Amino acid sequence: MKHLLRLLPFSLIALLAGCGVENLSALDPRGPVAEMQLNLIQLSLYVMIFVIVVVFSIYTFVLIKFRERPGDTHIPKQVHGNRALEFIWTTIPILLLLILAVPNIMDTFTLAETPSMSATEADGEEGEGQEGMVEGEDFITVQATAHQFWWEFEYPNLDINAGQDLYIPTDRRVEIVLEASDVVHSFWVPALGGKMDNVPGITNEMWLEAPEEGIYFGKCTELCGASHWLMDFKVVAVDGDTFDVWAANMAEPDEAVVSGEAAGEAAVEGREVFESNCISCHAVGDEGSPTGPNFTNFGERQVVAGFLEPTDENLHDWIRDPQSLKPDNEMPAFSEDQISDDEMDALIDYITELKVLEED
Ligand code: HEC
Ligand SMILES: [Cu+2]
Repeated sequence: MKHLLRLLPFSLIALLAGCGVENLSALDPRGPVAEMQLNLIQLSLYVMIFVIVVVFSIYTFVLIKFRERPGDTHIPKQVHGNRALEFIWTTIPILLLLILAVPNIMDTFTLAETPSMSATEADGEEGEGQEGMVEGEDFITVQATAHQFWWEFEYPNLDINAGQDLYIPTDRRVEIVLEASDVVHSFWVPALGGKMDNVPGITNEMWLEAPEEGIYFGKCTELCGASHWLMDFKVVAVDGDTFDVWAANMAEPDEAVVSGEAAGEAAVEGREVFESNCISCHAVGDEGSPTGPNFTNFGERQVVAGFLEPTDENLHDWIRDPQSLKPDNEMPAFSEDQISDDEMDALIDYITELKVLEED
């Protein structure tokens, strides 16, 4: 008993670990997919609790009723086989498995049916009453490519490449095409649904919906290297109109913002530093390379590199020595010989002003 009591705080910690951080818990679903998945888990849990209660009740009853009493030496009646009992304990598990199987299979098919599949089916003759989904109107497609240790979100039909933050509209379904560039990763947004693996060479597909605006935490849930635990991302769900503005500006950002002119002299200088040091890996608009996260909306990042508050100080530390903050990541360090402290300030001025949404 003493040992059990000692375990109590630990189980409380485990229980409370899910609280506090909003929009991170699978136990607090914020969309239909997560809800469906939670319902299945709850159903399984109830069935299992029922089995445990019944088995342990019978077990305890038998243990007490048929225990050896002092002085009683007679050997009980020896039996083997009992048709009625065997029938009962075969039938009940079959029924319980059916109760689990039917909703599980139904939901598996519902979740496997991506919006673009519904769209093609409805086009064909055998629409089976499927509501035809129209790309752009009813759903959008995002290709989520996992890299060690960051996320690239491309919107193939909107001509957008975005890094780290996944912007989605609340009024449309989101089809997510999962790929990986190096090792196996896994895509999970606990409050919205998932998870599904990103496997190099294989394309997996899933869909999500976030009817409420908000920022949802995303995680890589497949051990993918030294900094796997820092491979977080954010899902930013905005209303449909805001999303359309975001998408248009991501595809064609304001020239004055890209050049730094909109933010002043320092930013223009910063743009030069960016062009000579960073553009070989980071793109702004259609200039630059997709080797690292896209920076078109860098100033609106929820977090930097998946886990750092986007403060000037953190950015400075990151650019000077990314390895000490996130071991084994693919970003090189920039010493004072390469970028002076003044140039660094200008550079940070520039990238933190890269925004595509109007400020409220
Ligand atoms: C050789 C390619 C390369 C170069 C050059 C490079 N980076 Fe990176 N950078 C990366 C990669 C890859 C990541 C993703 C690291 C991670 O999170 O695992 C990254 C991540 C970042 C991040 C965090 C990204 C985010 O979206 O949250 C910042 C900030 C950053 N780089 C700034 C810079 C700046 C400023 C320069 C130029 C001085 C630069 N990088 C040059 C490859 C590069
Ligand atoms: Cu990963």
